[in-house]
Amino acid sequence: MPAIDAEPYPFAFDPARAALLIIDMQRDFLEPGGFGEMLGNDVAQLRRTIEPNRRLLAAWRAAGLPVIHTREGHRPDLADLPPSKKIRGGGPRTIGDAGPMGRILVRGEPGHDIIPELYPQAGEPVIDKPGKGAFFATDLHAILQHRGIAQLIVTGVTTEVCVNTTVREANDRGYDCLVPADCAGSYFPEFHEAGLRMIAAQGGIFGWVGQSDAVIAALGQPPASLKGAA
Ligand code: C5J
Repeated sequence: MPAIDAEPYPFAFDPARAALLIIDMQRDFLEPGGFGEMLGNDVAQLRRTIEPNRRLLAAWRAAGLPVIHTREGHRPDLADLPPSKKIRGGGPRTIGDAGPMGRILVRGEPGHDIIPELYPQAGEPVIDKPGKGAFFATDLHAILQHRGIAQLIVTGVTTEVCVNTTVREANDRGYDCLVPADCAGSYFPEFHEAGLRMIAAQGGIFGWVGQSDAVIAALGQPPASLKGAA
């Protein structure tokens, strides 16, 4: 099995049981003029992750391994939006209201969709999630189980919110997660760093943290089962 250099120790990568899980790379979070920027955030902090994600996604697809995308958002009737989430932040415009790219975090609206650079291809499941974690109120666990997935390479935004919550949920369900640091981003660099440190702390209490180049390099290696085969 190829080992991927990572903290706190090398990740024993098993491509036959691994999926790439890309969290919430949505226009409203990443694009200038979207909801994230409307709230006063610097989207450049997230946009630096686009190119590393694009390269990793291309290599992953070329290797023929499964890709799953997520989007944070709600039903147009907002029936799945907790009142507590609706009013959180206290701003004049909140989830469900008209925003710069359609209704904010509502499924089907332009801002809710995934950025064109990382757009899902046919056959790649897109998980629409109402919460921060990708396992809460979704069929992600069932999809992974049906495909025999035990390892997740988790990328996306934001490091300390939806990426971290998803890694913790996955860890409790028995998945080994590796987060390539250059493929995850936060509006707040200090939260990005702390979010990654929390994952790998205490001997990898939630998982591993590495770099996308190391994952891409591991994809180029033959699976252990094929090594030495004539
Ligand atoms: C995500 C958020 N995707 N920060 N959402 O992290 O509200």
